[in-house]
Amino acid sequence: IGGHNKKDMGAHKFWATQPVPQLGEGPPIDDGYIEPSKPREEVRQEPYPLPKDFEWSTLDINDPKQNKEVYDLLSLNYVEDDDASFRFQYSAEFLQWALKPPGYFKEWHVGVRVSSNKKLVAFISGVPITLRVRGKVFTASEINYLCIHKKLRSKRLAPVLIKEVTRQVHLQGIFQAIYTAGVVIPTPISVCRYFHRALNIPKLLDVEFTHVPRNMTAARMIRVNKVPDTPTLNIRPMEERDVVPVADLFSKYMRRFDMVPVMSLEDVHHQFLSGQGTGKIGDGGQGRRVGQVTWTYVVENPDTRRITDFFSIYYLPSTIIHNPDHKTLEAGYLYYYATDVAFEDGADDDGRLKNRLQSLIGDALVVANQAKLDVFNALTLMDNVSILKDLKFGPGDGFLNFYLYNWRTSKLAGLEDESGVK
Ligand code: NHW
Repeated sequence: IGGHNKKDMGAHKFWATQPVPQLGEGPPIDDGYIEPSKPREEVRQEPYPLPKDFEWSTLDINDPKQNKEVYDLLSLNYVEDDDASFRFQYSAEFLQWALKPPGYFKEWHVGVRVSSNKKLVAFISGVPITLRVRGKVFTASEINYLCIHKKLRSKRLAPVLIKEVTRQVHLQGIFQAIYTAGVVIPTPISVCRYFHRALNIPKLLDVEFTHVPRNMTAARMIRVNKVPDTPTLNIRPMEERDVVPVADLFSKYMRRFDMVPVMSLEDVHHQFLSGQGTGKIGDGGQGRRVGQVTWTYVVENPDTRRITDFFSIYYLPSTIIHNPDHKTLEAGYLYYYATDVAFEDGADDDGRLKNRLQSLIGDALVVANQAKLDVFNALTLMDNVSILKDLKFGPGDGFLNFYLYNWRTSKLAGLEDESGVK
């Protein structure tokens, strides 16, 4: 999912004015900012002007009514795949979780309303994040959920939203940002491909998410993709007492990668533990609680009681745009994971790490399948490429480009070409 537009190398009237590396620029000599930070009093104090009939509105996500307004806007107008068959359907609970990490600023939840009737017609958000890019650690904002009502497209409203959220971020003394998009704009630092593991084959065929390949039958496809009933490792849901060991595993494992979030204990609690829903099992599927956004499992060594691994999944359904029988594609996404096998000498080279990850992510598939998800998705990042094929993920047609605002760094390891195979 996410439009892929790699030929779009034309003029970028807006992006040409922004502190981002321009397309075709050579690699930088040093990592660092493009434009220096400003003292608060030098930051523009007034909101940017909007076209007449529209007004700015800070969204209070704690207010269920405003939370629902953002949900409604996104569920009808947010990202679709290239064929306009599926559209992300972030739940209200997901938005609560994503928009309110520790230390969030409500001013970074920026909306645009029609002045006359107050209808919400556009949105952009930021949340604070600490990033490590190669050797440097800095505070940034993570920008997401940029959305303009379908009837207001191509009127150059997006640049106004981006400038206004930038101003709000600057007012908090933060001058860098990270964001991702399906589209190519100046200038990606990395690109990943979406891969999909089919779980509910009959439904995926019905809604044309996937097709029966030549020299296959639907029945054989179902057999080949059967997920084991029981996990291979000693997994159990993460609990409060696991926050410290999970934070420790996470930060050590992330040393393997060049661009990662740096998480405090509070961040780990929020990202991995706070999204588990109410405890009540919903009627949407036996394995899913009401309001559940994430699943995090840990592996506990039965002898030492140490936490040796964890994985987490987030739940992000998509609306099936035109299908008489099915309204929603139930999708889980592989989120962060770690294993202490990676810290053993030679494990990376002799296949021990790959084997362990195959068991660990294989168990994530068991959890996703028991939660009655239709498909399990992963990007070609972290160590995912090493296990995608063996776990029967197939390449999708969506790509995700990664961007930094006001930060120079050379291209990060990612796809060398777009086949998803390095
Ligand atoms: S990516 C998802 C974006 N949302 C969607 O795709 C939803 C469906 N589409 C829409 O709602 C995840 C509209 O098509 C949108 C564009 C709103 C996308 N990122 O108003 P105009 C994120 O949310 C540029 C950045 O006429 P429109 C990340 C485009 O290149 N720029 O277009 C968001 C052109 O500029 P150019 C994008 O179709 C990160 C200009 O907008 C973009 O009516 C934001 C055209 O504007 C995109 N996804 O509305 C940046 N899509 O220079 C954060 C289009 O090429 C930067 N454009 O002429 C950091 C800020 C914080 C800094 C803090 C220090």
